[in-house]
Amino acid sequence: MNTQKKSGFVSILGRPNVGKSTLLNYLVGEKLAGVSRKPQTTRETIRGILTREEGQVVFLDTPGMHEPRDLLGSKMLREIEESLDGADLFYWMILPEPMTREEEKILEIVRGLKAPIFLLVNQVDRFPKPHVLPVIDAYKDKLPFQEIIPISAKTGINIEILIQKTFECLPVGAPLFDEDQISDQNERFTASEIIREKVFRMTRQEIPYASTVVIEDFKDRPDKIAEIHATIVVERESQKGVMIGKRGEMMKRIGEASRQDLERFLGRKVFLKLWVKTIPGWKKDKQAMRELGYGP
Ligand SMILES: Nc1nc2c(ncn2[C@@H]2O[C@H](COP(=O)(O)OP(=O)(O)OP(=O)(O)O)[C@@H](O)[C@H]2O)c(=O)[nH]1
Ligand SMILES: [Mg+2]
Repeated sequence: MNTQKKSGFVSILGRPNVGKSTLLNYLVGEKLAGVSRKPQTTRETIRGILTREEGQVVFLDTPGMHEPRDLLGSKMLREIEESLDGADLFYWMILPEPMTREEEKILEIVRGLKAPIFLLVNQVDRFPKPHVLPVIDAYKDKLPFQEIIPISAKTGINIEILIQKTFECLPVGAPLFDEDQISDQNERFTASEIIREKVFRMTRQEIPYASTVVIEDFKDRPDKIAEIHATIVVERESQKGVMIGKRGEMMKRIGEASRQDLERFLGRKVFLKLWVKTIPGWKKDKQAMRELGYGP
C-alpha cells in the first residue's frame, strides 16, 4: 500500500562554507549546486529531489548565513528566510569546531524554528573522533535537537543513516514530483550555476564575488549538440581584464572546465560560447540585479 509513503521539505541551513551544497549534491547524486572552497558560493536556494521506496524528500540548499553588505547579500538573506517557511525538517550544518559568534547568531535563528532540527556535524572525514565528541557535547544542550549526526558530505559517512532518520521524521504524504526528477530547476539555471562555480574556483580575491553568469541562449542544434551562449558579468573594467586573462587564458580554462561539467550534466555534447561584460556596480543596483536574475 502506498498510504504510508512520506513526503516533505528539508531545508539545509548553516554558515558559509560548511558543506551544504556538497551535501545536496551527494543526496541527489548529481551536481546541482556549485561547490567551492570560498564562502558564499551559493546565492539562491537550490532544490534537489530524492525519491526512495519510503517516499520523497525535497532538499533546499540555502546560501550561507552571514551579515549582508550589499543588495546581493540582502537577496541571499531573503532566500534563506523563504526556505524557512514550509520546511518539515531542518538540517543545521556545523563543523566539528568550538562554537563561534557566527554560530551563536545562527543558534538564535534556529531556536525560533517550528519544525524539528537535525544537527549535522560535517567534514568528520578530516577531523579525528576525539575532536568531534566535545563539539557534540557543547551543542547538545543548546537546543532539543531531534538528532545529532556526524557526517561527511564528501565521502558519504552516515548519509544513509541521515536519509533513514529523515524519512522517519517526515509526514505521510504523496510525492510532489515525478519519481525520476532530481530537481525542479531548469537546465538553463543549472548551466549558469555550473559556469559560476568555475568562476568561483578559478578566480581570486574579489573577482568571484563581483561576478555572475547569464545564459543568453540555450538551444539544441539539429546535430544534437547543445549550444549555450553565456556572459560572465563583472563589476569593473579591471576585473574584466583579469577574467579574460593573458591571451584569453582564464576564459579558456573556465570554458573548458564548464563544458566538461555541462556535458556530464546534460548527457550530450555541448558547444559553449562565453563572453565577459562589465555592468558597473551591479550588486548595488536594483534594476541591474533584476535584469541579472536576482529579482525580489
Ligand atoms: N573534507 C571534506 N570537505 C568537505 C565536506 N563537505 C564540504 N567540503 C568542502 O568544503 C568546501 C565548501 O563546501 P560547499 O558545499 O560549497 O559549502 P556551502 O556550505 O554550500 O557554502 P556556501 O554556499 O558558501 O554557503 C568545499 O571545498 C567542499 O569540497 C566534507 O564532508 N569533507
Ligand atoms: Mg553552497
